Amino acid sequence: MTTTQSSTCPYCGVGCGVEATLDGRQMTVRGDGAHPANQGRLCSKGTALGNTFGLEGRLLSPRRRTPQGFAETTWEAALTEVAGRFRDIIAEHGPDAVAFYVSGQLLTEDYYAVNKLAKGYIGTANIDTNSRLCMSSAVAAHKLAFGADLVPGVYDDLSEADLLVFSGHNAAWTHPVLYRRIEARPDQFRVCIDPRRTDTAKAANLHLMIRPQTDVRLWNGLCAHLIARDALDHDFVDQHTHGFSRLMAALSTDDQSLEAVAADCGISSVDLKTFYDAFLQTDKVVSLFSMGSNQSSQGVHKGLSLINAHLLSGKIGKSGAAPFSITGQPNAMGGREVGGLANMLAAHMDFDDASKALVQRYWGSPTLAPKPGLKAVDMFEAVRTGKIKAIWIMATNPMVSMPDANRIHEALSKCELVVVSDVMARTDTMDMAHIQLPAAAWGEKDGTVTNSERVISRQRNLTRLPGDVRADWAIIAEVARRMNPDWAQAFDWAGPHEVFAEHAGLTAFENNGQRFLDLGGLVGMTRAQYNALMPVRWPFPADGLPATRLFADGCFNTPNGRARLVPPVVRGPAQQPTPDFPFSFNSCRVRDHWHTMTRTALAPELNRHITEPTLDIHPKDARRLGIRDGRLVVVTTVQGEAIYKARVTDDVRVGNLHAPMHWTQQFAPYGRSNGLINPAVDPLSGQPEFKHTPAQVRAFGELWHGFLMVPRDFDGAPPVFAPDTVWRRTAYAHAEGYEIAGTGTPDSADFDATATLEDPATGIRRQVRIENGRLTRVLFIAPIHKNLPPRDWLLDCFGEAELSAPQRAALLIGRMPGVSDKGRTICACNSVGENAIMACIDDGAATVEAIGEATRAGTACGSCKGELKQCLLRREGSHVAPIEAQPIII
Ligand SMILES: Nc1nc2c(c(=O)[nH]1)N[C@H]1C(S)=C(S)[C@@H](COP(=O)(O)OP(=O)(O)OC[C@H]3O[C@@H](n4cnc5c(=O)[nH]c(N)nc54)[C@H](O)[C@@H]3O)O[C@H]1N2
Ligand SMILES: Nc1nc2c(c(=O)[nH]1)N[C@H]1C(S)=C(S)[C@@H](COP(=O)(O)OP(=O)(O)OC[C@H]3O[C@@H](n4cnc5c(=O)[nH]c(N)nc54)[C@H](O)[C@@H]3O)O[C@H]1N2
Ligand code: SF4
Ligand SMILES: [Mo]
Repeated sequence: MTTTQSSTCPYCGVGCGVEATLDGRQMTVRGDGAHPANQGRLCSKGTALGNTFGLEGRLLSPRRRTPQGFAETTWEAALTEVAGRFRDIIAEHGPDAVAFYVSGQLLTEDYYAVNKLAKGYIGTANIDTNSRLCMSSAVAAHKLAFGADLVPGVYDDLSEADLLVFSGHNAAWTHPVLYRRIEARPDQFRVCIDPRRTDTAKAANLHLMIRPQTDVRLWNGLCAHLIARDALDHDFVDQHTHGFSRLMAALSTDDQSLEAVAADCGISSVDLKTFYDAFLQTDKVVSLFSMGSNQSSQGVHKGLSLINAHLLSGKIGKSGAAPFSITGQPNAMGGREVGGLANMLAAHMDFDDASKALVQRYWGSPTLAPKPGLKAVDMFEAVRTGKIKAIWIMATNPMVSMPDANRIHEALSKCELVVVSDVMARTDTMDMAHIQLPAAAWGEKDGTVTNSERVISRQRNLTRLPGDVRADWAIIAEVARRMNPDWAQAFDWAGPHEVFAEHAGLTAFENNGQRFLDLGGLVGMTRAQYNALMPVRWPFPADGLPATRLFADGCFNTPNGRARLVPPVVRGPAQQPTPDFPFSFNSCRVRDHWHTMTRTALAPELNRHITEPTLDIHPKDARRLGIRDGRLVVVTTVQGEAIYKARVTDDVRVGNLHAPMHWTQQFAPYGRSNGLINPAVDPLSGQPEFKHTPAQVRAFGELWHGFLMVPRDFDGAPPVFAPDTVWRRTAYAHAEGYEIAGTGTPDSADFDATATLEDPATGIRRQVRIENGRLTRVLFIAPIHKNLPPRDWLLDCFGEAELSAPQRAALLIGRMPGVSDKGRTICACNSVGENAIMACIDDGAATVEAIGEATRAGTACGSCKGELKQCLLRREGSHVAPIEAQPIII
């Protein structure tokens, strides 16, 4: 039987609508042409959703830790144990001895349920979320400037704007479908502010490759220029803002000349002037800010400095003009609306007495958390020191994603009770649990999410829940009911529509226009209405229509209705580089992986774009340190150590290092970035400084390298390597590939070989095993100065039900004459490798379109078009602007 359902993509905060069709467990996904966020488009991750929907790796029943490993248990036993142990710990140590660490990947209904349980029933605000790592600086900046966490922009503004600024935002890779919108505007001027030359930077008209953490200086400089050159919107500043003279006084304490600002930011004053002039001369400006802005010990002030430029020039509340914080996760926004951050109470209300009384009245709850709770970094520190004795982690993988991740390991190792709800059986955090709860995954769960432009959309289920999995909100409700029978009624929802109705009701409760977050128009939906809900933007008051634009009337959510001009302070990063740790280590996202890879790593087409953790280092630094492209390097910080493959490139500045955040214990135990990252946070928001940690780097000095391949459907024990073997694992269509390297004796990765080719003199070893005509093992090892064969042909051999004689004969050579390697996958949707693209350029293709016609690359989601352009440039030999053209200041 096939089922088709419209739903919302579970990855990024663009919140694309999808049409998913399910036939058994086979899913196909296409973009929903009727959804306002994407109008039918999807990126590579959305397109691959069908391939991550299988049950591979899923947790399908509750399990508890035993001395022999994890053992299945019943829901009744698991829920009773969680409820009982939480209750006992609270009885003995008080409510603040327990904590919840949740996620912007929960649905609004899940989030509402857990927030209500913690703050209204247990009476602790120790509930924080991975949005702390993501959006909390923007939240704090919005609250300071606008009076509430309100995002002024909508997606249509992106194509309306004549100047688009990307501030610490690699939209081409992280919000690809939004990025596609601007293709319709080739005349638009685009500026990218990023210390890294990203795909977004390469496609921009102007790239300000700033020294890390100098954004406040840059935006403050712009504000000073707006004032000095009398480019203010005087009416707007007079009528709708507050604090102008204080801001002006604060700005005047720094030298705001172009030369001084440019020197501090490490860019040319000509480029800086180009940006300032463009901003001054253009009415329709949208400034997008994301993790390069938020993930900083001055993230709130970075946001404020950008917002100030828009307020001073009145570029806000109008079509094509907005400071626009883009959310990362599918429901980062919904979580903020519910109040899932430890320093917010609920529904955009804080911990003031009036709000507390209001919320308690609405919930009719026995108690209310009296004060804000611990923010993520402090929360895990309290777990480590034993103040918090039980933690329930839902839909997030803090063992990988928190800063100073080795401390998180220490914290969870010591904790009395670690409960983890996840969809996957093995994640680095799941491995630390005492109790594992199987949650319903995308396509199974049912509820709402809010995207970056405040549009609420439905995620709908297409199938019954597999195995014993349950929806997150339902698990929370079950535990609440068991913790105290008197709470049963408060958690007695018949379905997600009732949870949503209650949440919407709270936003409207005694609101009277005081809180812009008002979903009154959505209160009281029946199950059928909820099921049929079309995407809708808030505010949506009971007596009004859904919103189009915020602040169009110049009215903000502050007591006097004026926006606040808060003076941002220019500061350095929390930790300055030292002689021992002279580099600045930055960590970001790649195009085709989602965070800790629990789902995207299942899709072969997403694995082939960037297959392993790499470290970007500038050629000057590499030369000085004897680091060679493609070889392993060790990065060290005060916190820890990680090993990456070097990518020597002038896409980073001298003195800067960059690595992806994604790889985990499961996929590359040596290449985990977060063990390196310092836990310094922004003092206002508590958001960690993921983008800057002082670091040192050196060549690893591997003496041998190799690879091992096992079948993808292999169900025996995973290969075990010697402890000093550096390995990483990648899933391909038919095989799992392990790249290995080391400094000592080459790893034997023992198995019974069918054929072996060994040359002790050269150190080359090649082994294969064939069972019943099928290839079941391949191992190649060589000294580091000897090349290994390309992997594609061998990997494909695992898909052969019966190897042919020529294939068998070629196995130990590692390549088949006439079969060429695909190279890195550039186009994930149509599986087009780099080698085919370069060949077609050599055959005369001179444009992205021509490459598309010849190879189909770039013709589906379009996320790879930037890279296709770079392939063209590479062949022309006309590499983008040489880095020496920019003065480098470390
Ligand atoms: N493919 C993919 N897309 C995703 C995600 C994913 O995991 N994979 N995750 C989603 C989530 S949750 C989020 S939060 C978003 C994040 O989306 P982005 O914010 O675009 O993501 P990042 O790549 O982490 O960081 C953006 C840029 O900030 C730059 N940066 C570093 N330091 C500074 C600085 O001091 N100043 C400035 N101006 N820039 C700096 C980095 O070099 C980087 O290029 O992506 C979402 N989309
Ligand atoms: N170095 C570095 N670290 C970073 C960042 C960075 O830029 N650099 N960025 C930070 C940011 S912005 C973010 S948002 C975080 C993200 O970090 P995490 O939230 O830790 O990353 P995910 O891999 O998205 O984790 C989601 C988990 O939830 C599970 N899951 C998926 N769906 C469901 C569901 O419906 N229910 C339940 N219960 N579980 C589910 C997944 O299997 C996965 O284990 O990382 C942060 N860490
Ligand atoms: S841009 Fe891609 S990842 Fe983000 S919501 Fe759309 S399809 Fe999903
Ligand atoms: Mo995020």
